Amino acid sequence: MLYPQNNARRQTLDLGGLWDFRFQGDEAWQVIAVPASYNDQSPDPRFRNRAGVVEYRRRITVPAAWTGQRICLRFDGVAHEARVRLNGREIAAHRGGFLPFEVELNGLLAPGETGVLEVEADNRINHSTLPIGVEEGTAFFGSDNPGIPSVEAGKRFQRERGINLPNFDFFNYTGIQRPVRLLAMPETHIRDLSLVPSLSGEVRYRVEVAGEDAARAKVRIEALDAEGRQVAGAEGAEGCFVIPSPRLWEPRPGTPYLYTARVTAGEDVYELPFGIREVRVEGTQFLLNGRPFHFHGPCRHEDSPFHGRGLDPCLNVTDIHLYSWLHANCFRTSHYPYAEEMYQLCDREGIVIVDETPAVGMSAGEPYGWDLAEYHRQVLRDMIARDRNHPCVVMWSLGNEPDTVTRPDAAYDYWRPLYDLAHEADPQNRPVTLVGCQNRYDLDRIIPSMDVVLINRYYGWYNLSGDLEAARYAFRLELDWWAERGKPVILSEYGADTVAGLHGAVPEMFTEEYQVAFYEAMSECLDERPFVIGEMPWNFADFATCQGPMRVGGNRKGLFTRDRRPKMAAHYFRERWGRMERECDGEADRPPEGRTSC
Ligand code: GCB
Repeated sequence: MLYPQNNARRQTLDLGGLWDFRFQGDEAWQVIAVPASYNDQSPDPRFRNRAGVVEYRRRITVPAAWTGQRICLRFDGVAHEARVRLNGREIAAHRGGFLPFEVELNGLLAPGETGVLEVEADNRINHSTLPIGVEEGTAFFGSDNPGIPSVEAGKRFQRERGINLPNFDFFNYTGIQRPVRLLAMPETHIRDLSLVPSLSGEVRYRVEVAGEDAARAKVRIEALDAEGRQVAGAEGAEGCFVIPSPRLWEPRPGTPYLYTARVTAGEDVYELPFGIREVRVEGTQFLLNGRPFHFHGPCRHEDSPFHGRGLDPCLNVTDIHLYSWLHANCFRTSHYPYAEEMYQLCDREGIVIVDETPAVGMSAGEPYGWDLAEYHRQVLRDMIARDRNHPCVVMWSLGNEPDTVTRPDAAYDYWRPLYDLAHEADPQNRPVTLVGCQNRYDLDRIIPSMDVVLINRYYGWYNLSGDLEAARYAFRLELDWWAERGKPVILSEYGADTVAGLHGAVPEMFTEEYQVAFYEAMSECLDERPFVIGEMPWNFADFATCQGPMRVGGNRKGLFTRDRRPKMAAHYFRERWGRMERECDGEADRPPEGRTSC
């Protein structure tokens, strides 16, 4: 689905601002800001805790000047399930909080007319939603003492009241979290567009045109360089053009050069920035533009005070500047597809993304018996359709930390078709992965079969807690095992909860000194192994979670606090990754032992 845009032929009208809001069943409306999670916008405990449906309302007017246009209403993300009504009549419904949906308004609201727009957002999660909610038992990090009658009674009481506990370690922020817009475009319009660039400068393209005159519309595509000069072009809905002496899209600290594909179809115009770059896996290397690429950058969350998971462009820019300050070159969209604006920013700033579906929490119970597979396929297809043209996206992640070893064959049968689907659905055929949790890796069938092996490991934190020598020993043993598999490996999470300002001359757990010592210990193991092609500390910043005995005001594994102040570990990585960057530029005396790639 194409991102909305303003150009000579298309217009958008942002519906952000103050909306009416209430919990279903309430009489009175109150005020809420859109886009943002609603959860932190009021001291009323229901905003944080209530499971169920909330209602949003506002008036919308289609500009009279839009007569004769195709008019759409687009929601970039409503978590987790949405129902949309216009003047009391249902006009759209959508499952899943992290991908866009749109509905055509022609015939429903004429240019110049005003209507009442109502949106119901349901925050309930369970075994058939992505992400996954707990249906039985207690929350992710809650205590669980089966068999104790009072605990069982407590759980029953929770269930009867409609339990809504995430089976994942981030707060279940919800509501209209991303922009809502009215769109106008010519009736015969460009519905979709895909580009497959190659290093030679040849770009294959496909344009989908819809509307009454779709079959007759003349389609043309022009490639413009960064100065807006036309450098190539072609006619027809499908074909290829060649950019002579192309400038490549290189991640930072290189130049992420962007061209623009300017497509015209009949009256319609759409302009899509794109980069020329290639990615592929060869042996134990991940090649970006033919050269080995080393991933280094912390995983993120869409999370900040006040906005929750709501789109905040200022926060995004601040974070990406902090990535540059760290000399980081990547992140994984843990644990759901992010707002589209973030990918645009990363295209422009040269930060590489591993794009992840919201399949998180498939870790307890019997996940392969749940009614999920078809919906999961849909979400994967939609994510790829949304993000496939971004040069910053270099790999698809099918999900995070499912149970893959209790029933290794069932896990394989569930994930393998998704792996195949990701390859089929992506015209650029990017590498595909599934992120594995710390487990009996020797029993796992599916994780080692991925194009790149991504593993989350907490040696020295959740296990061998506080004993970094033992952590190093155990991690090295595991890495010896992976060395035999012949795959590129990325340490896609590792970290230690750290209370900013808590210090100790002896580095003990939760101190800033321990966080640094933890990362030093892990770095030692990673630097000896050329097949480890990346490190993604957990997490970029502290973030909100559900309540539990392991969480003090959220997850504290950030290199930065939630308000983006660096802990000592941020300085540690700034130094480490800065050194890696200089080594790649040939400035340093010698590369770290074993490392062949940058
Ligand atoms: C993990 C999860 C992540 C958690 C993290 C932690 O393995 O993938 O969502 O936040 O561990 O800090 O426990």
